[in-house]
Amino acid sequence: MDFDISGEQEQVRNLARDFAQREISPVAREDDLNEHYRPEITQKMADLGLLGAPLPLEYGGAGLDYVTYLMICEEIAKASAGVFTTCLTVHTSLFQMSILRFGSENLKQRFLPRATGGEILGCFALTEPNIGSDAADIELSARPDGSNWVLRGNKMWISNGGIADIALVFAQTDKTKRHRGITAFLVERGAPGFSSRNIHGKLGLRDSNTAELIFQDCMVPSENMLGEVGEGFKVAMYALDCARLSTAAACVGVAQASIEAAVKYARERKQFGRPIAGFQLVQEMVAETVAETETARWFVYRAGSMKDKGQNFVREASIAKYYAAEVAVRAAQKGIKIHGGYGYSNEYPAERYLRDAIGLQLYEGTAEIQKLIIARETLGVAAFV
Ligand code: COS
Repeated sequence: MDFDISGEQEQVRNLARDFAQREISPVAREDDLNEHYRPEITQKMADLGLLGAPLPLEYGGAGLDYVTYLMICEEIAKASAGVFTTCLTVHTSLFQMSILRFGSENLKQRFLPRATGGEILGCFALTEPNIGSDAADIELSARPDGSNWVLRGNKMWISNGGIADIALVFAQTDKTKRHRGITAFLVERGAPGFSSRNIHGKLGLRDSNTAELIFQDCMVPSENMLGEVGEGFKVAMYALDCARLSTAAACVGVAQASIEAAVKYARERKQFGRPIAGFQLVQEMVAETVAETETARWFVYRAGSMKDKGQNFVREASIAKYYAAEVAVRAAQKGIKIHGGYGYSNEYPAERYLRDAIGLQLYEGTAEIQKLIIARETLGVAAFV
């Protein structure tokens, strides 16, 4: 058991931290207010090697282990959970990791170097207007037509959906087989019959794009199938496992941001003739949040190191996502309490951390789904009955 962070990990973490503080933090409030996505931040991250960190060098990645990638996730999310969502959990964990694991050499060559280089952005289209947690029950259909497949149906709440160049789309190719009848396709923007509609008014993660995707008899060439016919559910589950780890790391980042903002405020704010940092009830809130955040951080690293060693990390990914998201929400709530009335206004970032943490808690499987997975893995039962 080795709890030491290597010199390279420290270097990469500092690089991500410096970048986030220099390029993301100064615009995070403004972009949250205006629901604004900045493509230039994505491109700068690509230039620094932060867009394909866990991808091999041969596909333009940085060839880093997953734990180091999780450190990057934490630092970027600390500045903006929306930028993290766009560039890391969606584009890297869900989109690129799926292609790396299930793509033919042709698909990897076609898409990965452009994705790691920031030339194209990906999205992951699983959720539908009627289907969220029960991912095996999706309705969007794909039927073969010569050397193409024809997709019909809609996807909902798709992060990056309105700005992505390529969508990883999950479709039913045989409804009678439930999860074994799902197939994954890479659909390029501009494919006939493919359009998107941006969704506005989200509570948090407002500097990230979210859209509905519409497929009206959209033709997709067979070579754009990711994996085999009927293998789509496996692709989705693998991608979600990878992304639950990165989102858990992001939750640690948001919790850390809440702590730092609260500590700064508590040292400056005076009541009853002294800084509120001197009051034990404030100290209690800080201490609880620090203890929980440190615990979450080290569990996230442990889960990541299991992935790096090629071990099964399904249970650990769900524990990490569930626990770290709860910690982020609690940390943000306490951060607001410490700020008092100022924490309730967007003059300070405390309220943004809470709105963002609630978003992180919902996507890639709600807290309830993570608990069901942990229970199933522990009890050894297959079905949720
Ligand atoms: N990793 C790899 N394989 C997995 C897996 C995982 N995490 N979870 C399930 N599988 C496999 C099972 O082993 C099973 O394989 P076989 O076909 O070989 O038997 C198959 O997938 C079906 O599993 P299961 O019967 O357990 O599927 P269920 O439909 O009961 O439920 C859950 C699976 C609930 C875990 C899945 O639907 C899920 O994760 N839902 C949440 C979806 C989500 O996160 N949505 C967020 C939006 S996307 S950002």
